Amino acid sequence: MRQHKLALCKEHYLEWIPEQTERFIEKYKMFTREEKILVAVSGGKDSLSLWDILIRLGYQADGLYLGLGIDGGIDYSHESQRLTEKFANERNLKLHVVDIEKEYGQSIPMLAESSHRGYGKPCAVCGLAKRHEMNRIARDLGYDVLATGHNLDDEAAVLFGNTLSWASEYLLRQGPVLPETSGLARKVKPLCRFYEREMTAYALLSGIEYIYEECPFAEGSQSIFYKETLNQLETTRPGAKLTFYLRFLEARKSGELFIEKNVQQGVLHACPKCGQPTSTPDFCSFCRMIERANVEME
Ligand code: Q46
Ligand code: ZN
Repeated sequence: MRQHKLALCKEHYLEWIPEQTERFIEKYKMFTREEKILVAVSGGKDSLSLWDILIRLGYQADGLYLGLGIDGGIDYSHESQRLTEKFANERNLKLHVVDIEKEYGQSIPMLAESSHRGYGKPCAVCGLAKRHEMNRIARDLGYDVLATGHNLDDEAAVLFGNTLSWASEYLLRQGPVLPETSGLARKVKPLCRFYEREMTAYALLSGIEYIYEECPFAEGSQSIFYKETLNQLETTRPGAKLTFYLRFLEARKSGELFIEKNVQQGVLHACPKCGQPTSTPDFCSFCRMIERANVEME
């Protein structure tokens, strides 16, 4: 690991990753051992590794798998669900499975198709649905915190995109912890300081069976382009990604960034249908999307 000037054998690497994770959990005050954690698992290396690490560290962590109904010629959703269930069964862990199509009558690709005016790409629909459902389930089932497997490459790419357009309201919300607010569960990202390749190494060395394929809709996305750009930078300047992200967190914490001073949070109210907070005048974006899709189906 050139960025840390560190080389470890398998045995020590498998100790180092959980130790570091524990350090980040404490540093950013993510959660305690008394709290109930819901880990959003997709069947990929990051989320399954996160679940594995939290259990090894003795946290109370259950899993949530969201069935998106994505096929893409590789049976993506079925395969990722199969691997997630296998992971949970082998370790005797509690996994909640929620299928979007069973819940709302339409899968993500169907929703994307029928709501082409407002939400052209499947990823916009998918992101909206995932955020809504993860929050709903965490709160309905009484979890204290929702944990996702975002790694440093994910976070640096989001930061890069938001910085390019100086999207201050998004920059203000980016960080390892998003505190609980009325109607929204606390969200944490315990892996946000690990490089993607560090998580791949962890998953492989721990023998975690995960889905190698990316979601078929990820191809050609802006976030992949940003990741590749940052990887080029990292090749010539090891540690660049980590510095970019950590310096941002420091600057934000110190209150020196303009975003802290000028951005005001919009006024939120509860969606009359689902009760989740929204800034839109009537129903929240998720409920409007479902309603519109159902009308088009009739
Ligand atoms: S799952 Fe959903 Fe991602 Fe697939 S459709 Fe796009 S957002 S790429 S993380
Ligand atoms: Zn709603």
